[in-house]
Amino acid sequence: MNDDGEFVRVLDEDGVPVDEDAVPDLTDETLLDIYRDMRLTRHFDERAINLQRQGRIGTFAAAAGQEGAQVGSTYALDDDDWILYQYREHGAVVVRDLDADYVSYWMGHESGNAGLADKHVFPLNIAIADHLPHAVGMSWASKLSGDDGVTVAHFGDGATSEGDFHEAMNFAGVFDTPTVFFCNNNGWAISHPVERQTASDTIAVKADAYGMEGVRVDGMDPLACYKVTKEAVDRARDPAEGETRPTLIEAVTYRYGAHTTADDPSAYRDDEEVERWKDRDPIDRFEAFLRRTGRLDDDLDAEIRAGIEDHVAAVIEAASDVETDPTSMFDHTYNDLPPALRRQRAGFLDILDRYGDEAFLRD
Ligand SMILES: Cc1ncc(C[n+]2csc(CCOP(=O)(O)OP(=O)(O)O)c2C)c(N)n1
Ligand SMILES: [Mg+2]
Repeated sequence: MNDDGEFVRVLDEDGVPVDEDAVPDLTDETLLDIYRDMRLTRHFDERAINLQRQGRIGTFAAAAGQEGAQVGSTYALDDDDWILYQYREHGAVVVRDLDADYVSYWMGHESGNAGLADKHVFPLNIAIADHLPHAVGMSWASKLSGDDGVTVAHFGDGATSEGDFHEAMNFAGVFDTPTVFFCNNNGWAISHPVERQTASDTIAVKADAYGMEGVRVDGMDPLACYKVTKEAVDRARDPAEGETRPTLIEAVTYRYGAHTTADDPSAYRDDEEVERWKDRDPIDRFEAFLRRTGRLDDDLDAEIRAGIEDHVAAVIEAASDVETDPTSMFDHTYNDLPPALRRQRAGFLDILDRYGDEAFLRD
């Protein structure tokens, strides 16, 4: 199901427009920013995996392969629009700026999540589809307050099997909330293929059941993802009619790497499949488009890449200096800790008291 079927496309696999009229009207500067943000997302991925291998961050979920969907779609938003995302969708965060706070979260500092609010991004979501009712709530609040805001929620194909997805879609359809449901269908939910996830022909078709528009797009084509998201955002904002409408977008994409740094994909999929998808790489394709249209050359590309490396190195270094009180892990779930957690906290304090920083050293 993931490879075939119709979808919206602007650039073919060689970066040539399938229809010149369909190319979105974006400035050269914006097109180069999209390129830079996709490359930055990929480079951050590579650095983060290395940091995980060095024991400097915990488990990491790489976005490689999905940059076109995440970055392209986010360029269709206003800066004030809200984004909710799953652990693999940091391309959307990169568009709003990759900073040390964000990296520090991956290093285990809860405080790193807080800075996202300033960029109108909700905290990173790990509980699959839990954030979708929140996205609808946020967009309903925008509608009620008349602030013209749109909320975009990124999630995976696996999330569409959760009750939260269906409840959120239903509520959005009935209440006409300005919500864009952006499904990054990468064909797999850990080791579970999308064919076993749903019996629907596509994920986009599920929109019919909730009375909203459903769109299937080539998720390896950043301009197509921009285009369909812009149309969805316009439908959601629609100040002229005073009517807001939600949309479900299915971006057909692929994750090149493991589910997380704790996974070994060779146990459930063939390398050939990965190679096939790499031929459609969103960054290579977009780079070819930029070069062919005279917007990018070797010098500019080298400058962009050097800037990315410097930026990512600087935020990683700054994040490495962040310090957190380790007992804060007990602070954020309960107002009054239940007895079992109170006992754990006391035991933890005792260990810290006796061993200090050495309590965290590995053998
Ligand atoms: C509510 C819930 N159930 C199960 C899990 C375990 N889990 C972590 S990732 C994952 C697969 C999600 O797949 P998908 O939504 O397709 O996202 P992808 O990892 O492919 O980006 C599952 C089941 C979880 N995090 N939350
Ligand atoms: Mg998936």
